[in-house]
Amino acid sequence: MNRKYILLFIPLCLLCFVLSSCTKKTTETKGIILGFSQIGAESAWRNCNTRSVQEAAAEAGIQLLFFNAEQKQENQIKAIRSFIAYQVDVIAFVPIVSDGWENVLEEARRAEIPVLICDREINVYSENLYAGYLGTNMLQEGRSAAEYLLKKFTDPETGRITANRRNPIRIVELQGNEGSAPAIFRAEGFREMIAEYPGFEIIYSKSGDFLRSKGYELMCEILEEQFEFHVIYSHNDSMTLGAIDAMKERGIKPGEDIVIISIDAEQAAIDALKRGEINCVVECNPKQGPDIMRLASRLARKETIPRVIFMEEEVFTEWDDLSNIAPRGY
Ligand code: GYE
Repeated sequence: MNRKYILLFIPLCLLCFVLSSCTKKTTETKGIILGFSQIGAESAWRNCNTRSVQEAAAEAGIQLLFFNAEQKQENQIKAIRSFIAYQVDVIAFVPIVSDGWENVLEEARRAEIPVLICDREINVYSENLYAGYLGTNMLQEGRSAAEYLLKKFTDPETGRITANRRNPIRIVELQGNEGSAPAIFRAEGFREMIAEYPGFEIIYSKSGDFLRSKGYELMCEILEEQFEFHVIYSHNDSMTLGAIDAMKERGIKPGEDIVIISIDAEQAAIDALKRGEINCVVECNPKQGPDIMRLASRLARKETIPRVIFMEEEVFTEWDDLSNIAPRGY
């Protein structure tokens, strides 16, 4: 064969290979029916998570039965029961709270439908009740938030923590919805890291249900009570942004007068970090759709999947070069 033809032949072969692997991907997943119960639309993070699931299902040719539970566990249980009645191939759901799933999971097991737990971990008596978990490492998110805090209050010269019992750093914590994995683990990871430093005191801790409106309300209440605090640790950006609104209305400079630590890394929070109104944002990655579809197709083929898969995440602080952060998409 002359050289010209060989040179043409190689890219052609490569193209055929790429095309064949693409068709293989859709035929492997095509026809699979996935029942997915989402908890609601409480935050920009959640909406991105929903979009990611819906887009990835369409891309993979997976038929998605999608139910929005509007923040109610009973709606999720109903949705899962309807998936079982419908005999879907795989069930996936985001558990609004950690407890109370045993009965419905037993029913799915009896029907031999594999279940993938997404985004929020659950607390059940046996791991055999579900196939695996895909989501974020929320204990680590809480630890990362505290790591920033410790660094912020370390004297760079001596390397020692400046907060002490006589000059304590008083922390306000805005928690996620009660009984949910992110509220439990983000609180636990944070406390674990500051436990050995008596100079840090969590003086207030309440749930704002991950809602911007409640973040605003709680901050209004706090500011009315006029107690002294130095730091806000908020379990998500929506509540943080609400709290920031309340502070600004009263002439308090967030990020300057009060140190603000938040979780999620949605665009609005990254913009606030760039403006100096937030000091640290711990990323929580909502773009779980493609991995969910990959795992669902393995489960539909009766394969076993890893017990736990965590998404990759970053931490953004006021000390970083923030000019190159890619648009967040949420
Ligand atoms: O941080 C928050 C939300 O479960 C990790 O839920 C998720 C949390 C997220 O709506 O914004």
